[in-house]
Amino acid sequence: MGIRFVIQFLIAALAFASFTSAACAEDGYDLWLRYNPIEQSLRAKYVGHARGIVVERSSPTIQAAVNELERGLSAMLGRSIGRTALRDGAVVLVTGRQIPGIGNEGYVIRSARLRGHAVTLISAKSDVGALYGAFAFLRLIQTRQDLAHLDIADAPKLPLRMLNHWDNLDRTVERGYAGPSIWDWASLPTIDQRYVDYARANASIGINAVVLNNVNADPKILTPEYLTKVAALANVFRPFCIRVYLTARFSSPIQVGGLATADPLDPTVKAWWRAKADEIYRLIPDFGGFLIKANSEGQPGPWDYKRTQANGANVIADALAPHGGTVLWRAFVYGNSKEDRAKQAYDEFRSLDGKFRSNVIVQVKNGPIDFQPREPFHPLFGQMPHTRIGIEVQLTREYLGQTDGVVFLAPMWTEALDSDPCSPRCGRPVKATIAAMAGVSNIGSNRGWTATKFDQANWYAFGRLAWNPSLSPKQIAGEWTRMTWDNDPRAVKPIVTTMLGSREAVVDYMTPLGLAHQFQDDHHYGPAPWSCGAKEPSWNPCYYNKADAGGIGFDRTATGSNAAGQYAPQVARCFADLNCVAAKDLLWFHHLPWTYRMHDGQTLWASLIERYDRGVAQVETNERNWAELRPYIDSQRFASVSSDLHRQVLEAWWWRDASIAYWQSLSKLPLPPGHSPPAHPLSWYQAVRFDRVPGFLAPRIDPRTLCVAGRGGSSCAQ
Ligand code: GCV
Repeated sequence: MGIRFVIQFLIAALAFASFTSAACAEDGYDLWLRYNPIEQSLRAKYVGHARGIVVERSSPTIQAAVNELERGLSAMLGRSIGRTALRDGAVVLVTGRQIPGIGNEGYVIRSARLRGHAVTLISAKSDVGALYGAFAFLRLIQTRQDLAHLDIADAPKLPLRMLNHWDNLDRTVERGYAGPSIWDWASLPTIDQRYVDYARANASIGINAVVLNNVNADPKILTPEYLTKVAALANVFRPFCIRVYLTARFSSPIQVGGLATADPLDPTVKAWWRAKADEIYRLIPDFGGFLIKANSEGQPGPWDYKRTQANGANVIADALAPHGGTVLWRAFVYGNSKEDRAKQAYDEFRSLDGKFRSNVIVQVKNGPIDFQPREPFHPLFGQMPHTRIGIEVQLTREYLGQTDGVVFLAPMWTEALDSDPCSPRCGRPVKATIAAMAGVSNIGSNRGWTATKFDQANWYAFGRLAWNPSLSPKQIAGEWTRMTWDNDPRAVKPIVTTMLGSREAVVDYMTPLGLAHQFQDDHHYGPAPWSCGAKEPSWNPCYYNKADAGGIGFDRTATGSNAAGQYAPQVARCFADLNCVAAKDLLWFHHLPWTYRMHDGQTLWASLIERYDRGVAQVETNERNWAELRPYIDSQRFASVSSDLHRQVLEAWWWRDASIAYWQSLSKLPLPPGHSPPAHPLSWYQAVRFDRVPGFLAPRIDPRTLCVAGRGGSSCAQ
């Protein structure tokens, strides 16, 4: 028995062992890379196209591709698949090929004949192209595609596809709901297998950059002690062609460097950033660069020295330029003027178009406020033609229920990517104007990585959309479902249907018709449309709803803040015109009487109530549909999703009832027939408080508050 045979036997045994343990108890750790065994009836068909792996040459990245093919094919085919000499049915990886149309990172997968053998050829220009091709080939099998006549060419549409972790050095995660940070700074530079699996998962969907730490940055990250730890992570990610980026606090020259100033035009500050960049590149030769939040929510920035945002970005960009590094400079600034918050980023950045260095990307959130369940697209898109722009979306569900139920975010991101800013002309959607897509990570050290099992889908969808922003949410949901749950159409169809309707359901039961930011306190969990006490006006729900006895909504037309006027004329005209603006954006742009007649003849009041109830009904349907899926899902994950969905139903009722109770206290209108009154009086919802969030199951309610036993499931004060 040769050593090769023994190794192959061990791989097969390991694959089998991981399958059997997964079948008993799946905890979600394997994500969409489960590689569960193919049904016996189909197996022979696939084995014929995966008899072994042939590579021309090796490198750490090619080795990562081979490892993944061995792991995935062996597990799915139930036999050991390893390297082989050229033969029929081989999977052949070739690199260094000049293939038109696929750039540096793309690949081609073709059924071909090679020296007389029928093989599947995965060819690419670069090693990373071959790695992406290997994952794509595995995905074909995972989703049960026919491998007989393959002719696929694919390449990323955006060069920079990056996760942004909001992870602090003490392992807390800002807006993180998936346990402590996965970066264990205390034990680094010791490497945990989890870091490798994280890199595999990212590479499998084309993510090629990660920012390790929070945009509210701790300057310590730039000290030698931490940089050594960062370098250890970079070493793990390098074979997967994932570049490490860091956030840097703008005042680091003072806090880390001991300088008296962080003024970006000061020569000592320039020299400090240059020296710091040189130091980092000595440790991490492929370091990606810095992501910076400046002059926002208390962070220091160039305005502290009366310099522009461009001055601030450029001093750091100049330090990185000799090494090929990039600055991601966030456009998320507000609170420095009394203007409508939705206008402030545009007001600050638009006039700086063309003033940023070529290695700066201005990172713009998908909407003008802050990752609300629905916002119109950000007015900066398309309007800074001489600046590289990146879009930032949020995977972690800060404003969308945090840890409850199912909320698939691809439809929300696609809405922004497909929007047409009509600047400089119509017909060029946001996705055609951007150089990067960044996603605020939802990953933590939970065994299943994310807060809920379905939040894994948002990680997956983010990578797939950053690779190709034209992919449809339906295709992405279908792929993910087949890889993560089951290929049986009786499971795939209802799961995909649930996913595709899930974001709209949240919009309906939280903030329908263009409402936004109706959340409790700073934790952004639960409804508080009445709330008006925060010191920063734009942290208050009342700032956004402007509701009173006369009506509801924010007038952003020329009679109000004129935020609509920041968009290109065709877009602005439509947003400002009640005959053109879509119902979904109505109250974002208009303040209207409760009795306003919608296009369908209903009053605004009736339309609002109908949407709240539609959202609740949708999540109730989702819960029922999931219950039918028991035969297709392992018990552990089935139970976990059941409980998440149940909590979402309770939360949807809470949102619906609290919101309606408040609006009704202002409008004084009766509920339209067929819609039930809130379970509790308004005072009950106003008395709900939390010591910890998310914490629906343990709200604190003032015992003196009136209580009516409720259908929403929440009990009164204990
Ligand atoms: C990292 C919102 C969040 C903050 C976050 C900020 C940002 O305001 O609530 O937690 O800070 O966005 O994007 O910088």
